[in-house]
Amino acid sequence: MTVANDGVPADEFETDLLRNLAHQRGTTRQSASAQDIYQALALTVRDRLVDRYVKTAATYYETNPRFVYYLSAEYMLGKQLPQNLLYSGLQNQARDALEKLGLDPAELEDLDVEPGLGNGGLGRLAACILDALATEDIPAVGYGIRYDLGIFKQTFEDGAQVERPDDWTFYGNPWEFAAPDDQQPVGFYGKVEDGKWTPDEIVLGEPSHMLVPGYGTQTVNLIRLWRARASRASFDLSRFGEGRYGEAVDAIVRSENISKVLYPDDSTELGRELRLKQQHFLVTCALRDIVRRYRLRNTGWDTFTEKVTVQLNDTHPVMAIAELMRVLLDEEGLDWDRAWLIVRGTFAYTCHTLLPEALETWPVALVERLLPRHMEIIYLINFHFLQEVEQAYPGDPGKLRELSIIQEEPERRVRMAHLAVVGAKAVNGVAELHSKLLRETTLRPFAELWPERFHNVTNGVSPRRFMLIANPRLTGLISSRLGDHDWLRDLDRLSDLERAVDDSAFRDQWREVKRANRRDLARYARAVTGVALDPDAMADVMIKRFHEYKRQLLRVMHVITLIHRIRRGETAGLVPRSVIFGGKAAPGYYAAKRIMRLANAVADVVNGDPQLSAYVRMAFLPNYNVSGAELIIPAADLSEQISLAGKEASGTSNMKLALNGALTIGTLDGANVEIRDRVGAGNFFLFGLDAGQAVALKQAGYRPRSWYEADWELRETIDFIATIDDGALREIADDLLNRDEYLTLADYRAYIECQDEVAHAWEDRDAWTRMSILNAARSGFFSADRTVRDYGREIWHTPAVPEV
Ligand code: Z57
Repeated sequence: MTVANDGVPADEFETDLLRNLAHQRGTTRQSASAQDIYQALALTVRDRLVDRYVKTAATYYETNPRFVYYLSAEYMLGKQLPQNLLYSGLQNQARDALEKLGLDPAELEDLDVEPGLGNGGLGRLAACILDALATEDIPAVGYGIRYDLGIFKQTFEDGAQVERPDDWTFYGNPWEFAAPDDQQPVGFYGKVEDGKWTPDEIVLGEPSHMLVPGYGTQTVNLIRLWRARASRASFDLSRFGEGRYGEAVDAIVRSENISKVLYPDDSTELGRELRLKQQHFLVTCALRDIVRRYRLRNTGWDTFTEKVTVQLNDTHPVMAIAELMRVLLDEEGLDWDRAWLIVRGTFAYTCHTLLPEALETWPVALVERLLPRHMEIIYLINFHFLQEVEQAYPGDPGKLRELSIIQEEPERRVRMAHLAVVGAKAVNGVAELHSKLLRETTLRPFAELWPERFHNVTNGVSPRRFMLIANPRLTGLISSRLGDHDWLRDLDRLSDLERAVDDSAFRDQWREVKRANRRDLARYARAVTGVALDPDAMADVMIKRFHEYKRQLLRVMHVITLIHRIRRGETAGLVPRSVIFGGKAAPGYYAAKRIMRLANAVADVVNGDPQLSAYVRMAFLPNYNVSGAELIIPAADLSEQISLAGKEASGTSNMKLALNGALTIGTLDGANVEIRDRVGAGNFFLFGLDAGQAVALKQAGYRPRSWYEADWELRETIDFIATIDDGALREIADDLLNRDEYLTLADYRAYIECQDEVAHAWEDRDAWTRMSILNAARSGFFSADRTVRDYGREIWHTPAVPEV
């Protein structure tokens, strides 16, 4: 099979494009702006996908299959134009048509805006999973929030992160279909009498949908995003009449604020009322829609759990458990036991963290005020649950306290992860190690009570997004070797590349692809940062959210160590490197922003000194997002995955980079463990404490200062940080010496030695290329297609429904 081709002749595409330009944009070829052309092009592609969607919907209607509903507060979809062109098989026709009209496809792609409706790994994983669901012909709908403002745009001023709003729909979004006639009411506040809730405030949820095509299949699924609208009655006419125009719209603004902005925090919890409102808003709208869809082909509640399975992406949508109970009890009149059986058969929960600060809890007082009936229901769920605990562990108040959905001290709070585990049929972690640590630590008492409820489903990434779209050169080379494009749907076939490792011509081509990709990256880096990277230097990349546990600081400390070595003339064994950073920090995360400033300051030092930049140049590429990933990953030679072991749930850039032939330097953390198992220990640079050793070191009373005292090169490195400016950066050094929460000093020496090995390995470029090819050849497991097949087999029990 080759890339699907709808067989549309170019002139037909051209006709459709011009027709959309006239009928949808109301303009002519002569007076059309670039934006007009872009929108008409997007609509022309979209029209073809709609035709497929209509057929998929008919098939689903016909067969009335079981659906997966994926609930997530975040989606990082990436640009839609290149993806939809490729998936619809229209890219050649589009290119020809544009050429005839004298238009540049690259310029039009620049106008396509990526919807940044997520923060980092969790949001991008949601997008990869939707892509894989459609590709695997699994009936599915993704539900999310249509934030007016996505993840902020990042720039640097004097080395410090500056955030600007991401008004991603400023010129309109050609990919979405609004459905303002399908609004759902969502209640807030108010009171409960005799188990009936009368909300004080009603906000309307207005859906719009985008198409989610599968690759190499006719299936097109949907993602449905909700925005908040004020009801028509919200405008205060009397205030308006009094000339108080601002106050007249207060209620409208308050309601519509719910979907105004994405919370820019990743893996940290910030318990704000508006955030809880967003969560309740999403789950209420999604459940109403799910029930409506169920009723298209089914009646009653007996078959609900046969037809519906709901995957909760972290705890953000976990209020759905209480909301479905409320619907079943209060609106549908079911009794408790029957309602609970349905709820327990509907939901499955994915946990994405081990960090205590990422485990959501909400003050009981807040939930009581905002969602009084839900709070009652949560109490009832907890009451029944604790009876079960009492039976399992008679007379053990410690167990009750440990397992309870309500935390008592220091203030009463609802533990959303506990509610999730109690209300779900299945719970999964996102990598082998993560799932094991969840069972042994974070969720241990639950795993002891219900071992069969716990699963592992290792994350995966979309081979289409991160190979076909991001790396056309490598995709072309692999396809020419494997004979076709099928491997993009069946990534295990990459193992056939193992044989190519011994083919020196193939190795040369592989190296050439990397070099060409590095050249593209260098051009971009130069344009946005002014830094001139050498396309022959090793591209050494660390791309991920800035977080202390990920240890970007350790990466910078290696660069500082190199600075000192070069200045001392110890250049034997050094190889030229381009140290590339990308990533955003939560705007209020001071410690992470401090590390960014350090990285930028160190970059200025190395880039500004020719003696240093002969060996190290450093580019911190601003505003890292999906498009940035598509540019950086194909160029990468070295993938930095250096979190403190036991902290990173999985990681997914690690998978994308290995798939694109980068070698990993990493700890035994998250999915690094599985990557190393698969690519082979000899093709992976391992260093550092493992999770058990890290815990033991802390328990033994970790004293970072003694590591500082014992290693002169470490001392020199930290002293450099302390003197690089006369203020904030010295705090980094102080914090390292006095606290060093993430054991940076303990792993420093091992990391430096491992980086020396990396440099040594790079010197034998041909051996490196073999390792690079083997990394790609053995990364088939990390396809999100495999991930959804695992979910399908272990948790959803969904059959594929290819179009008939
Ligand atoms: C987020 O991006 C992740 C976990 C969270 O708890 C939140 Br909140 C946001 C990330 C993990 O940190 C990664 O290790 C993981 O690969 C990713 O989720 C997808 O599972």
